[in-house]
Amino acid sequence: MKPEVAPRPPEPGVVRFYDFLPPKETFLDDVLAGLSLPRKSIPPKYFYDEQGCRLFEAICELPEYYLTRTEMGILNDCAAEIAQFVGPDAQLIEFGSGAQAKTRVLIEAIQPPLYVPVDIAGETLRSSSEDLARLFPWLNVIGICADYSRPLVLPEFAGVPIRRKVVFFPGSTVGNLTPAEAVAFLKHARNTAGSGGALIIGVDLKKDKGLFDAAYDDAKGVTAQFNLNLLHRINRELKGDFQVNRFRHKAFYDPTLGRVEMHLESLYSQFAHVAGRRFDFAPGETIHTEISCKYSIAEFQELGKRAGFSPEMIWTDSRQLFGVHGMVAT
Ligand code: AVJ
Repeated sequence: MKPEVAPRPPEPGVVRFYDFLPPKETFLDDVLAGLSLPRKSIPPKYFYDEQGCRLFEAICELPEYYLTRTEMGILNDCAAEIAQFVGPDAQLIEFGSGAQAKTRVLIEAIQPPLYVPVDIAGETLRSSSEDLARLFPWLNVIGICADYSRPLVLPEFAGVPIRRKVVFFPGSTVGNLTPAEAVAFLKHARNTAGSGGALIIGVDLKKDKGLFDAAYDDAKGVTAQFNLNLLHRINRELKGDFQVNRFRHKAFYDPTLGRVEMHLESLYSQFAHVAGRRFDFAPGETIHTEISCKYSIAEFQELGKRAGFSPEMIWTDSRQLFGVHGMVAT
């Protein structure tokens, strides 16, 4: 996707938007294709409708879900070092901007003249960008509503002096990809950053199974709601008739694969329709909805190298739960 003009940024503090959102048919196609597989699956990016974004924010507040809190602590504690790594006059590009607590810390530390959040969730992107523009009146904010998992050529913005581009990809969202997909994604991030550009990426570290199982199957059942919301969303947007209470949330860490898996498990023999097509479920059969891969520091640095990055910095917490990598595009 290539916008035809190189637009000037808006006045500082004013938010401008570009919408490259894939049409609704893409959601339908992906759901129909995924439910037709011998092992049914639906890509996790479809969790994030408005309700899904709200539920994910609630997950981030849960005592069991240590990821957000820990990464936030690392960014706070290491803000000065991160700013030094980035240097002045950076264009900050964020993939999956969501809620912006982490972004605030980073913007305050590195003071970039231009901030370009890219997110598939349009409403959330709009409101969080407006909040940021209000909070930092000197900041140019240009929101890009797009699916950043597909190669996307960002517009160049004339009029703002930029020394380097920095891609920020927090939250261990890269874990949603298999290691091979992660390398392809990192190559795409590398192209977005350009030679000499940088990547700051948050990655959940390998650890005891117990912590993972709790983090992805919390006592209050918020993660269960988040997972099941996908069926509600299909019902709402794709003329589905899933009986959502006849499915249950299932999540576990597989130490061999080094990843958490989330599934929606059919409790009974049943069927459901999506856009007029019928899908059958055996009792115990699942729809695989998410993987969340976990990496040691060295493992993730290796992926970075394969994608054309030189791993230079690693910031972590005292319990070694989570890592934030600083890499430079070679
Ligand atoms: C946003 C993809 C990083 O995998 O931990 C949270 C999503 N899924 N609880 C993760 C999620 C279940 C989250 N990511």
